[in-house]
Amino acid sequence: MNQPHANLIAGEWVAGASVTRDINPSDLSDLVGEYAQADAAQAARAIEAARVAAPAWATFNTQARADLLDKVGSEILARKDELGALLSREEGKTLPEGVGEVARAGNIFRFFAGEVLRRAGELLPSVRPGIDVEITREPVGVVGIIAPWNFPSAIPAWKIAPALAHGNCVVFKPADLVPASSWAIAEIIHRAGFPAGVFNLCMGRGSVVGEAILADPRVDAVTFTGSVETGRRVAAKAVAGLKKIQLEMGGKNPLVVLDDADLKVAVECAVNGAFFSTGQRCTASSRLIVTQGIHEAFVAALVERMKGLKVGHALESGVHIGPVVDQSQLDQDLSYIEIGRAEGGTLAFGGNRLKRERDGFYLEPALFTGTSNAMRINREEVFGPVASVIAVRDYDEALAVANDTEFGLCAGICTGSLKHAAHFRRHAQAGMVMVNLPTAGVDYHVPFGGRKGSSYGPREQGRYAQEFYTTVKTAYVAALS
Ligand code: UN1
Repeated sequence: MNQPHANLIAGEWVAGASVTRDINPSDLSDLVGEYAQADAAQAARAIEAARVAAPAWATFNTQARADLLDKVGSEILARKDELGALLSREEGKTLPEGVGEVARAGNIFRFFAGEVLRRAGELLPSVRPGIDVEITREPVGVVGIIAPWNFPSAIPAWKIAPALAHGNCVVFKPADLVPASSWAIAEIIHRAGFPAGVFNLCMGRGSVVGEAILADPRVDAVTFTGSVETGRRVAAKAVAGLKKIQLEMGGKNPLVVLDDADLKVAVECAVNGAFFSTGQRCTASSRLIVTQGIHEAFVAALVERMKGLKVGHALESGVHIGPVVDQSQLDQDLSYIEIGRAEGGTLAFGGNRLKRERDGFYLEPALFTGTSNAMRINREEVFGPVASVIAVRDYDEALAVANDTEFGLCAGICTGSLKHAAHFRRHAQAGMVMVNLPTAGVDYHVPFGGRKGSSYGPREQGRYAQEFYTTVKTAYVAALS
């Protein structure tokens, strides 16, 4: 298709006010496609379309609603290889990671097809005689979805599917860098046969479409995943309009490695958590907190393992780490590597810009040792394949260092000790805890989210998603005698 891919507004494909070019970060000469960019007027039309469709969708037959979501999920799953390749081509994660992510997106739609039928209420006796109290959940209304570039398929799915399942209409703004995967999902939703206006795709700039969603009183709720800085702006604007909000932002996730850890398991957790998906995950393990008895062996084994990691074109087989997503993210990664050096960290491995056959944003994964938790590389989110080792005396110091951060998304521990694992699970100040597992890579049917500066508002995913996507009604009913 040579035509720029259009936006979906009120059930119609609408050309943008301008277009953006989606470039393959593994090969800058490869144009993935051209995609519409809405202006403010088009964004307002998308919001209006959602508003108009909202009353009928809120009371739409549940079986039909579940069937529609199931149809979307099943098609995504059936096309996971093709859509996974598209995802890897536009975002740069490896093909197995891309296909895995698309499968996750498909499963999310199918999970929420089931959730349509599981929306239960409560019936209680009143404190007054002859009265029943009934608690039910209703849709919030129009939900604005602002998605990040690092999970072009799964994050849109885990926002769109619960929104629709719980009876809301959607205005979806994908990330500028990765419109192709979002457009593909929108096209599948469109063909599935949802009523016009229930789901609207509004590709465009944050400063135009994002702002329109945040400023418009016809939008009832906004869900956002992205940086802390943008999240704070989103929150301020959305709250000014009394919108319900849900924010998923950064992480500086610790992976604690204790003396009694299985060394192989610990190294695999570190490599996966810190460097896979090019480290571009808010769940990435960027602080490896290692007790003194295993420190030397762990660093030596990790560096050995890193030597065997192949960085290359995302679609090439055998590649472990694809390119960084774009020039500005690459600049940010390289600048943090400089900052780490200047702060006195030892670059134990990597950190070099790499040349490959095709011109792309290739970066060797980087490991710092000899760092302290006070350094900027251990306090600020890098969002790249950069991790640092912080040596500590014992478990108590490891836990204190793990919690000494403004973030609180995920915390991991590698240990053979039941006592330490149980204590860590209880005392890690994070929304998610991993024991002998990488901090990144989560299931699709259980709550996702963090504490402190990482998240704001109700959890995403699983049954808990209903807290954000529904509003509670308490009805008092008197029996007539
Ligand atoms: C995962 O680690 O499986 O933006 C998911 C992110 C997160 C998703 C991580 N919201 O990286």
